[in-house]
Amino acid sequence: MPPSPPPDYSSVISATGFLRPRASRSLSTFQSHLSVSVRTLSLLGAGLSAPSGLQTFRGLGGLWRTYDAKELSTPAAFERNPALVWTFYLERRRAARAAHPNKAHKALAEMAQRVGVEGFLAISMNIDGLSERAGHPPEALKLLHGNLFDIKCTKCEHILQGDAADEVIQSLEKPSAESSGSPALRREDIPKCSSCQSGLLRPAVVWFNEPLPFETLSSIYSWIQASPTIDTMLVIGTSAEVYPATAYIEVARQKGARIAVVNVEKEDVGLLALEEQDWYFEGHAAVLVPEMLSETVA
Ligand code: BV8
Ligand code: ZN
Repeated sequence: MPPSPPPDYSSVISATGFLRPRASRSLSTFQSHLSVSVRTLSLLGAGLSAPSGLQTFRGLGGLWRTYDAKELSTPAAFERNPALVWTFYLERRRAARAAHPNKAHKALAEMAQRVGVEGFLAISMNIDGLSERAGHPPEALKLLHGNLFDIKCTKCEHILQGDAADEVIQSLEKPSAESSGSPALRREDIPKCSSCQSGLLRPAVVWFNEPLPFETLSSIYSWIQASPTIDTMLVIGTSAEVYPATAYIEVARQKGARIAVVNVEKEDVGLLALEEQDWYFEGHAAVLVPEMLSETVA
């Protein structure tokens, strides 16, 4: 009586990720692959700036003081309590200004300078300005969620940047003369738009349930479409929960990219469905990223 064939677990394995082949941990095979990569895409999350001392979004415990950070980053929250939302963003502006780009920001910037935008594009979900301050060439850095330092009107297209934005911030940070000296902002302290005279001025970041900037999305799309393949997808310091940013990982995989993840947390095998040809590097971005990119021979 021939032995019965082993049960076919393939459907269970693929459905549950159980026994999914683990991604590689080999730095040398990653560096060899990167050294022959023609096109590299990267998705940068809050974990990239954590070594610079900035709280990650989740690290805010998803909480800022006693508020859920996700609840504060919405148009509805600003509508309901613009003073509270501005206080949230003023604190994050101050923290970002006081922080410095770390070695990972610099290694990514150096790679972008060396390889050029045809060969390397960074898509950042971060709004802290640290990649820009690390010297990352602007044409090779796409800020999906805007940046903390620009201000815009809730009603018209008016945008304030640089000194003009800083002037508005100064007025917000100076406790209003009438208030009882307490630095707490009040609704009446929130500046109005000088252009349309009706909208309130808000941080020019993309809040939840808001569309991402069209020109940013289309320039990323053009980069992706510029060639039939992408060789490497670097996924640095992100919990890969926010969309559409996270969708770029799958887009890169569909174009043949091998994925390299850098995260302090242990691999969550099911999260990104990494395969054997991918890499998972557990550790701090400021330590791992410079090592990973050091051997890149442009
Ligand atoms: C839109 C600006 C449509 C503001 C941000 C249900 C399922 C799926 C999606 C949705 C859904 N319901 C709604 C959606 C869509 C929604 C979404 O994705 N929600 C999530 C929460 C489920 N997305 C949107 O709303 C987007 N807009 O879809 O619009 C539309 C179209 C037309 C018309 C109208 C609407 C807008 C999303 C943008 C939101 N704005 N930022 C602000 O920052 O205040 S996103 C915000 O969260 C941050 O910017 C950041 O990008 C993001 C958090 O993600 P991470 O960067 O990953 O940070 P996190 O803290 O989560 O993780 C850090 C990671 O780093 C961790 O893994 C940690 O382990 C690791 N780490 C920590 N330290 C280190 C480290 N790694 C390495 N080294 C270290 N040292
Ligand atoms: Zn206006």
